[in-house]
Amino acid sequence: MANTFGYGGMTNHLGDMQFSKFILVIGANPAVNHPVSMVHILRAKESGAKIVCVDPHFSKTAAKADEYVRIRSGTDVAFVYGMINYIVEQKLYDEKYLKERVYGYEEIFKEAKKYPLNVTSDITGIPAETIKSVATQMAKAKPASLIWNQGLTQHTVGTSNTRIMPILQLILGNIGKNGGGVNILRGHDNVQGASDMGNLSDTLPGYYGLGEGPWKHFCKHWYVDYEWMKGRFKSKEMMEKTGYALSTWRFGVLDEENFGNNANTPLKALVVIGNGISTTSLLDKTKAALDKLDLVVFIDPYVNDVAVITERKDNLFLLPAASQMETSGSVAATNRAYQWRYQVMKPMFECREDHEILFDLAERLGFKEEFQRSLYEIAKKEGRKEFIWPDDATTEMAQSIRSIALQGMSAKRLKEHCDNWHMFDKVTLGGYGPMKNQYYGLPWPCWSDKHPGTPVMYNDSIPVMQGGMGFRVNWGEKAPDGTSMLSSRKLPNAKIGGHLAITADNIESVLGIKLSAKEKEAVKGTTFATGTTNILVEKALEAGICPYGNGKARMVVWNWYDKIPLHREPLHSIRQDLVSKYPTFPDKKDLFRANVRFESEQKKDWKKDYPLNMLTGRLVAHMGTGTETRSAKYLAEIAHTMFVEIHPNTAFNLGIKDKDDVWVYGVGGTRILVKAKLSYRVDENSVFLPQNFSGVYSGESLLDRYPDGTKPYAIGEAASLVVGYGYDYNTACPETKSGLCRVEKA
Ligand SMILES: Nc1nc2c(c(=O)[nH]1)N[C@H]1C(S)=C(S)[C@@H](COP(=O)(O)OP(=O)(O)OC[C@H]3O[C@@H](n4cnc5c(=O)[nH]c(N)nc54)[C@H](O)[C@@H]3O)O[C@H]1N2
Ligand SMILES: Nc1nc2c(c(=O)[nH]1)N[C@H]1C(S)=C(S)[C@@H](COP(=O)(O)OP(=O)(O)OC[C@H]3O[C@@H](n4cnc5c(=O)[nH]c(N)nc54)[C@H](O)[C@@H]3O)O[C@H]1N2
Ligand SMILES: [Mo]
Repeated sequence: MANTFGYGGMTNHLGDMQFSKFILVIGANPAVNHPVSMVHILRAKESGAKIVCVDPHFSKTAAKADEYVRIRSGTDVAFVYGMINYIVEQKLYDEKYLKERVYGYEEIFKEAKKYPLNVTSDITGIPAETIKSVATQMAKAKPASLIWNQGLTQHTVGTSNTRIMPILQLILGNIGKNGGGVNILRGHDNVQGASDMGNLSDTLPGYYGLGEGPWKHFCKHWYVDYEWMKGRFKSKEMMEKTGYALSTWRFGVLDEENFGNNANTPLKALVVIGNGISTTSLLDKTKAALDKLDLVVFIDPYVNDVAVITERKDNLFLLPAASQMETSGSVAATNRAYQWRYQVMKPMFECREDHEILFDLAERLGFKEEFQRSLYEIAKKEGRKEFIWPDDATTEMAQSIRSIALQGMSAKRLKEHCDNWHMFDKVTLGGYGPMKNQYYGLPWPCWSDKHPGTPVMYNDSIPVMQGGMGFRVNWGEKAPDGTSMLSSRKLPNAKIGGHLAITADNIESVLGIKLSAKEKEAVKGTTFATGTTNILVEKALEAGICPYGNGKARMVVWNWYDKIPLHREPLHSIRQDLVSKYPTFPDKKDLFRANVRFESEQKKDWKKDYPLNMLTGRLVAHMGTGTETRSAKYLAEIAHTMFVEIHPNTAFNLGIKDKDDVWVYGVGGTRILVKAKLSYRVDENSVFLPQNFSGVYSGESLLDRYPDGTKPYAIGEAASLVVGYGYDYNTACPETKSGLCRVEKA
């Protein structure tokens, strides 16, 4: 997902947090969800770093932090503006850094004025003194790191949250520094790789977008004709149009008003590969959509949990996929580093690796030859008749994805890193001996086969060949108000200071060099990110500059609805009294092909019937839907029962005792039957549901529906059945972290 910095992922890395003097964990629970990162956080703590955890739920991370700050969910933007306002008043910001490297901070300072301590405190529920002390400590600690994850993204204001956090770090001059940065701990194994590979409906691989230019770029690398590719789509418009999202596809099956966003056709078939989908909010809509489709296919090592939720009896297929133990290839870690994964064992029984299944699917659909062509071309170049999987696929990926610079990677280089794992420093990622001058996993951007990779992004005080860079120039040379978007700083050894991204057209004037006629021909019409040669990039590196330019980070996104992040109340807010002052967005048409309600949903007085704020999150013993972990005997023994955490005072008022069966009602009228767990981890206005269960649907066990031999050891109601309507305004990520519900004794 595009953020202030252009692309998602950690700016720094896990070990680097050991250099921090202060770590703000906001909207993440690494003690449960990222235990390896927690080791580094605790090491930082041992060396004197202060750890502050801001969370509506007293998490296991909160328990290990120096200070726990309880926040009302969905109010992080207001909290950070409150901090910024105080930081500005006290002149604790890094003025030099802002002047040299940042655009638009004046706008942010202006907005922050609306958030004096008392106002911020009222919105967030955090005492004024605490806001002051967190702001002061963080501003004075040099460097300070900031960590977030889904506690910030799963909101209607998710993208605003993911913008305001880097903004805070820029104001403090903490981006591009060891021990600083914004460190987004990612979700699944290889989820960073999945987004790098463009497994999203709004972009091709490498975040190139869906325009004609990107399509042509990839057609060239895939050795297929652009016109042929276009012919696979109904029209050029549909080829370049954002597709459905995991959250919106159901509306494309169920609601006629949305068919217009999809070339006037309802969705007819669904193939689910490596996704739980029972964890997506509005599970009742997922069920209805699955029941209605013509064809549903699951490609999964397990029986996908929604396969037992649907009532359909026909045209429902489970294709057994191999597990990751049975496959090999490159995977990306949360810090943009790639690793080689060797196969541990051959696929067992009738299961097959995902790519084999997809090759077969392409054959049945009639384009296997085109699908595999680039692999054969890569083999041919090396004098082979057959391609080698997955090595040649890694070559294709590295050669085509130049936007974030994967071209310095290769299967050979990644295997060397894996084989020499012991030759890298765990804290700095730097290599020793044969691995000298390389960083473990070649975190992108890795500009060439001589480049070491980039452990800390946007560090402009080291040379480009050591991983140095300014901010990406992605928004043109000038802002609409005429301000230059180029940095006024220069990388060490660089020929020039702030500059545009390198293209065939500007390279001679920007670098003051001459290309030979042959070079000119080879790079014609391309940029550092397109084309098939690395000539433009190599020339830039020779001049000591970063090929993507050296610009300013922008805090104002002039082409977005919210040009700067604004506090907006959740769709179903526990503070109805604040909705008119901080209303949500207007309704939005065609957001990932669905017409999505914002304002019109928020209008109702929801709190009357649904008086409790509903939080959701994870358990340490289970992963995702729990499909895999609830089928593991010992994990199922540790966490076997779905529950709702409720404050003892609230429970008392509702006549509920610990371990009572209770119904939790969602705003959509759905309900789930779970055990009450009395707990001070939530405040009196909130309840917490774990997201890791499935196999029970609104009080009914589905255990008999699993094929013999596949029944999980533990089942439970899915929180997603009661998580309400609501989506991020830009990404359509469901609002699972703030919502309303009602709890009744069963
Ligand atoms: N054991 C285990 N590990 C996992 C997973 C798993 O299922 N089980 N899942 C993996 C995946 S896919 C992901 S994406 C990551 C997720 O990792 P995390 O984001 O750490 O996971 P969550 O527990 O969903 O949420 C984190 C915290 O955000 C808090 N929170 C909720 N709302 C707000 C809010 O408005 N503001 C703030 N500041 N905090 C809020 C929650 O109370 C919770 O403590 O974990 C990964 N690791
Ligand atoms: N209420 C609430 N809802 C949430 C969240 C929340 O915090 N609160 N978090 C959201 C987030 S961040 C996420 S990521 C989702 C959870 O994400 P899901 O994708 O729903 O969860 P998983 O259980 O990890 O599902 C992965 C599926 O892939 C299968 N699988 C595993 N390995 C392979 C493989 O190699 N090949 C194939 N083909 N399949 C494989 C597994 O068996 C499983 O069925 O939940 C989301 N929903
Ligand atoms: Mo996730």
